[in-house]
Amino acid sequence: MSGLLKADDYTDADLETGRRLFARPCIFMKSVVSIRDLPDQGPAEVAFAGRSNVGKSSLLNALTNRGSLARTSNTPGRTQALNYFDLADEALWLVDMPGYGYAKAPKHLVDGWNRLIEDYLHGRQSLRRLCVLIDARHGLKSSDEALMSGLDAAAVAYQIVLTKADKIAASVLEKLVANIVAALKKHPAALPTVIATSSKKGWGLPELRAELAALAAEDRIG
Ligand SMILES: Nc1nc2c(ncn2[C@@H]2O[C@H](COP(=O)(O)OP(=O)(O)O)[C@@H](O)[C@H]2O)c(=O)[nH]1
Ligand SMILES: [Mg+2]
Repeated sequence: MSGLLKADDYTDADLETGRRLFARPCIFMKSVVSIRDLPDQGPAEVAFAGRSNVGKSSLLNALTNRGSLARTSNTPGRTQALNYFDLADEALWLVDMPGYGYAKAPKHLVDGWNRLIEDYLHGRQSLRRLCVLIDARHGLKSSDEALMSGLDAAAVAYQIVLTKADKIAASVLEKLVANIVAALKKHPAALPTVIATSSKKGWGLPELRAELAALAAEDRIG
């Protein structure tokens, strides 16, 4: 299926590097509610964003093999913090962003998101990639499109990561991926490929780990 990343798209060595990186300790660093509280730029960082209930906490927990790294049941739309996690002793920082799509005021980049996040997206040099999580049952919503346009404007590279792929039939997934890949052509900062995941079944996790491990490695080289 074109545009959908599969394990075959990675070498065994890259998959193994990803597995090993994410098997190392991952610890909560801090919760940032104001731009002044951002940690000094450290290693490469990857942020995870998506509509509330998309499965972000579940994915972070599954990626890092943790039962409860990120809480899976926080009140939708309430936390407006960037939660920093240090993976493998500063090999990579993972940033859990607030869910969006709940609050009504459309003043910001995305409904319910605040100034902190806009400042973060525009000013964070060590932010190498943003994973935009999309519920495979729902596809791209207008709030996702708003975020994607904002990321294009801020020139933050991002990848679409489908969640809950176990909840739809393979044929439906195929159509969804084709539609999304077509839509991505209009978004200059988007990577052209999509990763389909299921935190429940473990699908797509080796691929996503390999993808993110490559960013950590690139950063170490230069
Ligand atoms: N079937 C299935 N359910 C999932 C998956 N990931 C998350 N969920 C469910 O979706 C709901 C929201 O998940 P959560 O991780 O809390 O979403 P968040 O609000 O984005 O952090 C929970 O009931 C999860 O159990 C998945 O891969 N498959
Ligand atoms: Mg959550």
